[in-house]
Amino acid sequence: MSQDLSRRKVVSALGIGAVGAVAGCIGAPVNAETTPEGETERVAPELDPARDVDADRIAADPTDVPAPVDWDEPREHDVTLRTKELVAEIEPGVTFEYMTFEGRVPGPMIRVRRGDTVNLRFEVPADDNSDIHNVDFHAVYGPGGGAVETTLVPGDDAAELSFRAEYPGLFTYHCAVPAMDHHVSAGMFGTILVEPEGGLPTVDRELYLGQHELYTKGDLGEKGHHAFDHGAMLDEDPTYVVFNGTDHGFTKDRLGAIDAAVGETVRVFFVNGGPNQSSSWHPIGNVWSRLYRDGDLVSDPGQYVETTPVAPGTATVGEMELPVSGPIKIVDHALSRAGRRGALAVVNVEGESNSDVYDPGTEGSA
Ligand SMILES: [Cu+2]
Repeated sequence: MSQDLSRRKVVSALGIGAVGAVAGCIGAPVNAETTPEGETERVAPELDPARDVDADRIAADPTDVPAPVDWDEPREHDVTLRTKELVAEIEPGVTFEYMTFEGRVPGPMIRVRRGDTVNLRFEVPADDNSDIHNVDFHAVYGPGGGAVETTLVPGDDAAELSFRAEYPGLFTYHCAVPAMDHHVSAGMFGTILVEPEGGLPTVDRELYLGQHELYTKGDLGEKGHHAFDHGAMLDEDPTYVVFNGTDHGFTKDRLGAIDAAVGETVRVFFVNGGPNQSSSWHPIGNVWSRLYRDGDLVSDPGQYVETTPVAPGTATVGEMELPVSGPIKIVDHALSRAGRRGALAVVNVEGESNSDVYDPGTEGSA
């Protein structure tokens, strides 16, 4: 593991007895008590203090989207993906040991055209990893979507494989080792966009968000280091449900809202890593004017869809028109997750209000 014991904050002995998770090991909860009725209950351990972080942020920049396809003949793309385990904050004062592609959540979006070939180089550097990793692309015909050829122990020689993108759409990729549920929950998922031959309609702005559940031994908001909780994962009882690895990351009190402007059309690429829970994906104060359900870019899109289910292991594309100013809150409309567990991102729309469409009244305020 990249965490160096010497880098931990020196603090009082509070919580020293907490039991850490063992990466890659799925088993019964390690902290349990038996009730008089003979049932086993999980007992929240005292947390270790928050650790020093390996990165100031874990959240991928939602505006970091590759440029649209502007070629009309098949081409090749050399893509390198490196795995990295690192400690970062879920929210201020709450640390967690993430597993990632390229040190961020979700992993980088790969963008190609149908018929293009991807020459993938996959690395699991010994300095950054303690566990076995691989990658499974849902855009690939082949065993495990490439997972078989890319399974590496830290320090192994890089894996190299090529695949041709035979079918269009937006697709998930994720780590698929035996403990894949842990690894995906800890951040190992991303997307590959295979544009149809005719491309996608031009829009003003493209964004990229990824939802997943964090299962931790700490309570929601409890300061300290939150070890991974395998028992909570098996119970599908997450502590946090977040976008881009961070509790309410794209809000003004955290990393800042996402910018947009009145009159724009905004396209959002959205992937639900899961590993277990479907998202009810909704833009509060707007609508998915065009919804490419389940990442299907070939069929006609749905129109004016309020909320759409996005199952684990699914990527979806939604487009919004922005006729009025003010914040749009993109959420999982399972609302406890949005309000309390972290699954909310703000798109702040700047510009002239349009009172014909929305008039807040003389007493109102945007
Ligand atoms: Cu992995």
